[in-house]
Amino acid sequence: MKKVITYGTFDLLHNGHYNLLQRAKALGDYLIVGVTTEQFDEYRGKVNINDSLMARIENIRQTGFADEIIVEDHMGQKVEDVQKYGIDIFTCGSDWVGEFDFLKPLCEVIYLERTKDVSSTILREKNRKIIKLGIIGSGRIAKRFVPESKSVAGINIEAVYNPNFESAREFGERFELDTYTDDWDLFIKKIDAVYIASPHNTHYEYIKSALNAGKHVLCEKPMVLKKSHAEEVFALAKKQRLVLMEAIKTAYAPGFLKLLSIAKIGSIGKIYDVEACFTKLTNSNTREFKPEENGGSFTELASYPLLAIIKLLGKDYEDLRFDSFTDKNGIDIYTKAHLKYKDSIATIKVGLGVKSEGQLIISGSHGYIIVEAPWWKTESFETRYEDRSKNDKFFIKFRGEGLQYEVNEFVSMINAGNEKNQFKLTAGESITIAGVIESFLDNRTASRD
Ligand code: C2G
Repeated sequence: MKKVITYGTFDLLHNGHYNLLQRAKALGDYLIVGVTTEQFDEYRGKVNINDSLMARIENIRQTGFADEIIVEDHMGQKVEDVQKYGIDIFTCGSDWVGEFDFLKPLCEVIYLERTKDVSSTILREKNRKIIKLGIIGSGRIAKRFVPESKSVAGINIEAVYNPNFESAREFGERFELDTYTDDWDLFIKKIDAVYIASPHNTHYEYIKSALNAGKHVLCEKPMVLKKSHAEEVFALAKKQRLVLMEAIKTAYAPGFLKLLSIAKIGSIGKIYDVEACFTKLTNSNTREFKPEENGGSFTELASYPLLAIIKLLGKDYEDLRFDSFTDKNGIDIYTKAHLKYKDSIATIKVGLGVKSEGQLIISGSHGYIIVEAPWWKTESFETRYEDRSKNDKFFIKFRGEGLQYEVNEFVSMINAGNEKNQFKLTAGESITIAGVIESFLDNRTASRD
């Protein structure tokens, strides 16, 4: 019996897939089809898959060509499968010519001509209109955002707004945007959604203006500096039936999501303590050191540690305390914050003028999890125990600057209408973060007086 194997995502199963499976089956007597998991596709840089794994498997089954369907979930699996199943022929479309020649010592490799003018990407684009995005602000983070957002399908940056025209022009020309302007009305008319990357103080007004104009909003952290402002803007987004998301990139990254799952299944027992540190030595003539712009370590960096703490211990802390070192203008160059919960505690260390190890440690009754620096770009972590033989290591790729994860989530939230549950960073969690930042600023003002 001649055994053939082929692999693919098979999203929105179409003629190209059907033709390929038909010819693959005709190459032998028994056809095995490997269908990729979402995680494996994400790992190999394929995002925005429409159909679930189960739906894709069912579609393959219904073609009647597959004698066996397996799941492909890791690199190197093809070599394992060819040996395990005693495969005679490996086949796939001609878009992969040469890529799988490494299988030649194990079996025959045949690249079948790809069917022209049909692909899952074309179908996905047809089903969905491209979201036109405008950027508010043209500083450092906005410059990193543009190249990253290009790897996400379904969104295109059309315009940049800055009240300082020269700054908008320089940014617009550099990134070849159709519109760069200091005219708000012109800007807002051109787009469906905004990414707010302006100084902290300006976020609140921009969010309200954009939502009132019917635009979805992705806003840099800290989204707002007051709990009541956060409550107000989320209520407005709900009323307008628009997406409002805080751009804390870690919240949407696969490594961090995996870390949360591992912590929450009780792998280290009951969680008693979370310690998260983020320091970034920064030149003192930047915005971060300006009191009038609410600069300082806490407003600048604490969103990340707060995300980890609130995700792991919840929103209902009972007590909050801050210790800071400030510069001559009253800007905190280092802050240590303590959050006390009913039966757990947490510490935040943030610094713009003090350097420390950027790690996250979650301590539990059975063991602890250590996420190595920079933990906010979560890529690897370990669960450690008294009995070292039980220790385990996890590795999940973190792509680029990680901004593509938040853009991807933003796009899929918009496309889902109101049907998708935003669990990665909820409105309530963003409101809690704003509340902690507000307490910090109140505290700082009081200690200055
Ligand atoms: N295909 C085709 N004609 C098309 C579109 C796709 O012949 N118009 C083929 C592809 O070449 C591939 C199969 O259909 O062999 C599945 O395509 P995708 O779903 O796009 O999956 P792909 O990313 O190519 O999976 O392990 C995964 C595989 O290595 C590749």
